[in-house]
Amino acid sequence: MNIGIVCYPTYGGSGVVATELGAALAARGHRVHFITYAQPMRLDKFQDNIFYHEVDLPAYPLFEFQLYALALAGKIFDVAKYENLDILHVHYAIPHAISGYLVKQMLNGKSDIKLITTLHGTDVTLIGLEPSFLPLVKFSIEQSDAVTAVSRFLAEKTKTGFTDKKDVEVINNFIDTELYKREECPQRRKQFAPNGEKIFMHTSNFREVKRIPDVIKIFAAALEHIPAKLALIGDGPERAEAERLSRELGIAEHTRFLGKQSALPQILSAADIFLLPSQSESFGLAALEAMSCGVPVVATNMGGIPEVVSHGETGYIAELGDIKRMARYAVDLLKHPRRWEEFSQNARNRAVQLFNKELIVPQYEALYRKVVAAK
Ligand code: GMT
Repeated sequence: MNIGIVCYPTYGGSGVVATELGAALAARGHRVHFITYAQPMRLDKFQDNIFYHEVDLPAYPLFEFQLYALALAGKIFDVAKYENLDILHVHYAIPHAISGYLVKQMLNGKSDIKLITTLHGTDVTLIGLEPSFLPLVKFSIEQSDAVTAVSRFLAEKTKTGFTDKKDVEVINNFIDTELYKREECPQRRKQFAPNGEKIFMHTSNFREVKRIPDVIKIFAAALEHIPAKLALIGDGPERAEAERLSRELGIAEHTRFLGKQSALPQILSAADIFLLPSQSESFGLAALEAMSCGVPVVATNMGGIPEVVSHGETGYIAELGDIKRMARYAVDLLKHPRRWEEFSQNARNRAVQLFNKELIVPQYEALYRKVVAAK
């Protein structure tokens, strides 16, 4: 099939999932066209069957704000027409699903392109609820040929918050468990923890919903009971404040901000505990990446996290903001090496058995076939 994929190419879970999906589809023989405003972060190697079309954003004095949704539609229109797209798969509803709808209208009669919208998170739980966006998101969901959500939680939220007129199929996020697997490297561990301390990690785009101050506070509380180091990977608006907080709490020498990194499997392989105390998380791809590397996760019970992290098996989940409990869970696990081993193995098994790329990508292919076959 000829498949167009639209996503945010920046540091974020929806772009990662979309890019990995495109690469996996290309490896299975489909022609995949990425249509994005910058090169998707994970699209960093040559691969046959993959094409990249950059959206031009013309500047003009009259346009105080860039017309991304329209520029995107223009580019999709071109690609759809000349590359004969069978499927346009947009990731994140705003504004991608609207741009996709517009193109379908423009192509009316000239192409039978099918629009698939994958909802990822805040397009449904936060920004999509803004009064100016809600009717547009509802409309674009109803007008899509198929809609998927990355967790049962998100599918439910879509039905209650937007529309129950449309089937929302749950297709979970996935991971390449062959790439994301633990490879012990004593040298790397030593770089993070020179005296054999335990290693806590967190990766995210450092937005408010990630509760970065809670990451720091949980670590500070754990540090009172166990020698440890914290590595934070990623960047975003909350980073400076988190750095300040770690200095204020007197733990800066135990805390390392690594910024954006692409060698995640290697870095995560050095971790003993992964912290994800988010306030909102439709799925928690970062937790899955850690689990696939055998890292038990301590997280909040928000959104789709409990569908990924199994409490008392692959990690622990607690109420939002319950810093003491999350610190206690982490310390307890780290002080019981046999239990830690068991959780680490369980985490890896859960990633392989439920969220493996080989299992999930065929679900998207089956959906594509179904919508293409439908009149
Ligand atoms: O919805 C967002 O805030 C953006 C999106 C992203 O691009 O990072 O994150 C969401 O999608 C990820 C991939 O499906 C999920 O793993 C994240 O849980 C989800 N973030 C939120 O729901 C806050």
